[in-house]
Amino acid sequence: MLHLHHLENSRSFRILWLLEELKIDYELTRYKRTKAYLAPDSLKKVHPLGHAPILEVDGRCLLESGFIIEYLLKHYDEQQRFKPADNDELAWEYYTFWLHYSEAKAMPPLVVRLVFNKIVDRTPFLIKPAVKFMRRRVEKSYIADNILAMLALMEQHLADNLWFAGESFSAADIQMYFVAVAAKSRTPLGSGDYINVMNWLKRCQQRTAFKRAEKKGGHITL
Ligand SMILES: N[C@@H](CCC(=O)N[C@@H](CS)C(=O)NCC(=O)O)C(=O)O
Repeated sequence: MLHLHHLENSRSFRILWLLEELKIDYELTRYKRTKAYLAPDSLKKVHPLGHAPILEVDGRCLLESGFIIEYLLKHYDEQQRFKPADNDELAWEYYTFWLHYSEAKAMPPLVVRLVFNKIVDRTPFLIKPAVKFMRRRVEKSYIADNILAMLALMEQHLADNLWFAGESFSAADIQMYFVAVAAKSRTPLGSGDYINVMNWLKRCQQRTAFKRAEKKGGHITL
């Protein structure tokens, strides 16, 4: 039996969505974030790292969204509906690149931005200006350009491809969805900006399994 430990507004939405796409039975436990926007201590009782997602498989804890996705596809997607066929070289390259890119390069600046925003929110009034100054420095030197470059890369790829692996929807779209929502929600955008990314987001949201996952796990608002 599979048991997903899902933290609200987190990467564990990826696993919830994939489980719904695969239409397999699983148990779901939902966790609320603390006031500091962290995972609650109860998640540490499941695994000492206390990060989401955690997928329990016969009492073993699987961590890392990319690994959990590969595990689920290996064991439950015999017809390779959510991963390109091995002999489709270009689609396989796209799929594997985006699956890794999402956590290796895309998420770090997004997390740094989130952490700084949360620190500013929680800083006492008197020293807030100093912390805001620090945030501006970090935003300028490391975060903003990285996020804009990432959005441009996604936009360029989606201008030529319907989905991240090319012609067909795959788990790379599931992995990248969280990245795109985070990048979009914390970046000032004009109405026509990154139109291919915006249209791809809508295509994801229209999927029945996505809607079921949102109903069970909550809407992602970052
Ligand atoms: N690279 C990991 C990241 C896991 C992770 O950091 N999860 C965040 C949620 S998006 C978390 O649990 N944060 C709560 C905390 O650190 O207390 C993955 O892809 O699964």
